[in-house]
Amino acid sequence: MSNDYVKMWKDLGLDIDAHDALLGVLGNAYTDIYLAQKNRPEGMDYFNFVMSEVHGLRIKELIDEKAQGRKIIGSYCVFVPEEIALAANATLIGLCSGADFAMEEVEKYLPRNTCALIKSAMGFKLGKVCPYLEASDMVVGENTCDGKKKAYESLGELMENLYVMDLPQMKSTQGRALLRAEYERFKDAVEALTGVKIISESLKSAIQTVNAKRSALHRLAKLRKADPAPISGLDALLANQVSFYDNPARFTESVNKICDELETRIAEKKGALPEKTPRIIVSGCPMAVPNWKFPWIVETSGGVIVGEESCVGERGCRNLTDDSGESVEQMMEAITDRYYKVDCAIFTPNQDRLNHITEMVEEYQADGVIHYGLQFCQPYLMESIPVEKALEEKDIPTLRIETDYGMEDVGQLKTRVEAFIEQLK
Ligand code: BJ8
Repeated sequence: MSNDYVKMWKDLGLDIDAHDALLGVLGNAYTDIYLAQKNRPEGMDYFNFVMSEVHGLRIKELIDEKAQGRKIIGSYCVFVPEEIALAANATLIGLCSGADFAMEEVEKYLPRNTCALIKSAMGFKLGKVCPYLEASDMVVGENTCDGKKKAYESLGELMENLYVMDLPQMKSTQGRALLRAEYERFKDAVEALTGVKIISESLKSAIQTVNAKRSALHRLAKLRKADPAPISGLDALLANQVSFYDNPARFTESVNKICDELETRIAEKKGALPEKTPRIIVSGCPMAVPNWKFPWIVETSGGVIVGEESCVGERGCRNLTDDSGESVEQMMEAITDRYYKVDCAIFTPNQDRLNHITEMVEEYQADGVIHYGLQFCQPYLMESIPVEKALEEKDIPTLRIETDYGMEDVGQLKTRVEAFIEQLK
């Protein structure tokens, strides 16, 4: 580890010992889960490199950007439009929240029965271990589930730069109007932060950059329809996770390169896992870095994940933004239309999500669906029941699981997943 990095982390105010411990756990998990896989596409070397430098080179790039006057905006939700940040010459970074940290401290702020994702966000702040969070000039929280909404009140006490975005709960005329107004308010806040006025040229170019990134992810997703699947669910998840903090243009190029390789693999019938391996769609709560526990369980229990109905997956990236508008106003409308389609479980009713899951089963020729719910996540756990019913009506085998970031339940989960996969054969 270079001394320059240590200095950089110190300058950001990280707790170096705690941060070393986190990097140690992350490195071991990556070796045991990712590098242990067989038949990986060669293009995954790029992501191995990105992960080995996740708190190093990428942070240095952000610090260099800051030195040149660019602002960094951190976000916890896919409702925060990257297009607006880019158009104002800022960089948007997804804040991951995929590991338990400083739990004793966290429970001084949040009740024990809070979902792991929210506790993790709080733990990364309290434990001073996340360089992305500390490098952010603005952190955007959003009013989605009650847990996040209330947790941002506590998080706001720990940082001065928290910006809270309100979001609708219903897909109605009023709901869309709220989203549109909130995006306008966000645009004003970003312009005030950066001192850069968003103009039609910059907004169009930002939309095109983000569309290109999402199109590359669509291309990757489509290639997973093949049997044998040319890439594991773990590797595809990693690409989705990295999309939240990598440089968008470089990310797009790297994913497209992997896709070229996957096309050759498909032509040669070369798979990450053997042909006729039971194919699973995982649906539910987002999996942020380094939350790889569940896909690892599935893919070491005889299954292959061929799609994620998740914000770190298709729910988050499936729609593009219409870039044909000429004025800022027209493009802000297009951005609102695009994000308004995200079918997060915080919406009521949320029939679109049920439809999307069944469509994904057909599209990816999946044999079954596993609904992944984080313990204490009311929106997704509640919605897992109608999801199961909708799938049962179509005779699609479904398993509902509820877990957290701990490893205590791995044995029990593995037994259930193995039995489910056995039934799919
Ligand atoms: S658009 S899914 S990224 S809110 S797991 S914190 S819901 S209690 S993460 Fe999400 Fe935006 Fe929706 Fe997507 Fe609450 Fe559930 Fe925890 Fe969750």
